[in-house]
Amino acid sequence: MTSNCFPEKFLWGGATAAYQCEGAWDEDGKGFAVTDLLTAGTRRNPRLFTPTVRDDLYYPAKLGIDHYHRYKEDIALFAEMGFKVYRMSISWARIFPNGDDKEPNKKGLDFYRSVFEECRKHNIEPLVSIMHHDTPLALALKQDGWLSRKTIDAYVRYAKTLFTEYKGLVHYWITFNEINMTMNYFGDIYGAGILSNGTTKIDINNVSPDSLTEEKQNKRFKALHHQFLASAMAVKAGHEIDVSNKIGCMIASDAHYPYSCNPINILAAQNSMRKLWFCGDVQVRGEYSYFTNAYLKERGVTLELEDGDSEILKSGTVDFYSLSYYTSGTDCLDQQVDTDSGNFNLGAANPYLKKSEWGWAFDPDGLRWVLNEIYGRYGIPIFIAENGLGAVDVVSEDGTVHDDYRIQYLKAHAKAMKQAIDDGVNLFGYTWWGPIDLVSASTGEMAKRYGFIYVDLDNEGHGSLKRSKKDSFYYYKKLIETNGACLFEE
Ligand code: BGP
Repeated sequence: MTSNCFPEKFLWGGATAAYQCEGAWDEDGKGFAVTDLLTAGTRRNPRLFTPTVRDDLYYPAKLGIDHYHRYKEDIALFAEMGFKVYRMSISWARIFPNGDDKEPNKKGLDFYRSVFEECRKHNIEPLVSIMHHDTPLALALKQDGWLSRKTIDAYVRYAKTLFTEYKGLVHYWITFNEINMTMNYFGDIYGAGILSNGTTKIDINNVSPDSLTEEKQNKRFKALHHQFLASAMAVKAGHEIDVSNKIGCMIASDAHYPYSCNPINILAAQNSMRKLWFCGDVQVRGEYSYFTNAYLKERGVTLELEDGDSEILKSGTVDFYSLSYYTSGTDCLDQQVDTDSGNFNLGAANPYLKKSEWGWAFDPDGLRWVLNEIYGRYGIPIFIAENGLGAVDVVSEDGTVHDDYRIQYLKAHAKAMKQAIDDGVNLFGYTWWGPIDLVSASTGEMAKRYGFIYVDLDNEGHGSLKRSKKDSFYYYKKLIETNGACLFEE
């Protein structure tokens, strides 16, 4: 008989990223990241990237949710929910302000040491993303970010510094957040720091043909190749520095279905899924997939491997596969239908699914499906590094947020995870995206809230920053306390 509980040591927790929550963007010696210079936007009003700070614009990374100064309070709240793991990222430019400085910034190293010690005090395991969207601006300005092989060296030195400095304090690492983001046009800013592509507007719902020229696509795939090399070298170094390190990839893994059983839609959906497999195959298997040439040819891309690259990729395959999952998309080539939304999905709208206020489809079954697909392909342990619901929250007269919609989202996805585990998938942890409200990556607003903890802050940076517990806070606490069993109580 299968039990209602999750596996005994299942890692429940939450995930954040430095530039979306820390603030203190130029404090204690920190340099700028490319993503620091993204302005606030909304769903309809895209964020802008400016290579220098403009006084007439608001940059949410400047303040974040002030986690830099309030991390103790925030971690105590995570501990109250019973977190076993806290996934967070280190800001590269806090450690090496220019990305490749001779010496690391001591104050940056000390800050993260204190964060990890705080986690340990509460028996929370830190899981660290070495890079989450934030290529140092100096490297972007100097060498077009990841287009240059010099950025590989800088990253590997940065990663080795972290492995050495935090040996014994951190055991779980992710080399790059959503590495497949680099394939997209907004990956110029979030993924690779390729300024020469001229991307200055993040309009995730309207991809202009001008952003998809062969020249630009070639640069993205070259940068992605460099990130694969950097990831493999970091994995190898991480294992050498501490054999007990567990190092994973992280791939945006939203499900993709054919809109109908018309074979052309089936082939289109298969092709969409290759956005995952393209990266997973390199990072898990250590080599490019059999479909690489055809896939790249469609985009007018030629991949140039240098001598020794293939060996490097083979020498640093990951220990686990981590993913973000928010929604699903469908592919439809045989008729005109509405399009869908989501940071990675621009497919046809699925008529069977409800959508969030930001147009992201609600599809827990897609999570079960994609977990099975991934596990079937790779057979290595899986970790859900991000999943969550961005919604507008209203503070009621009683001063709290009654976010039943978030609880329903959580329940449905947790049930899907349990079904996948019962299917036989080796899933060892789950971190809800944004356990505390933070700045949205795609739109740069606070109004799109994910948290179980409410932060009093608006889109323009006004508010007391006070933290308070939403109804979902208590539900997640119960879910963790019962190790999932409460899902089946009603
Ligand atoms: C992922 C990113 C996160 C996070 C999340 C939610 O793609 O890794 O950084 O922000 O999406 O997206 P958004 O903030 O745009 O709602």
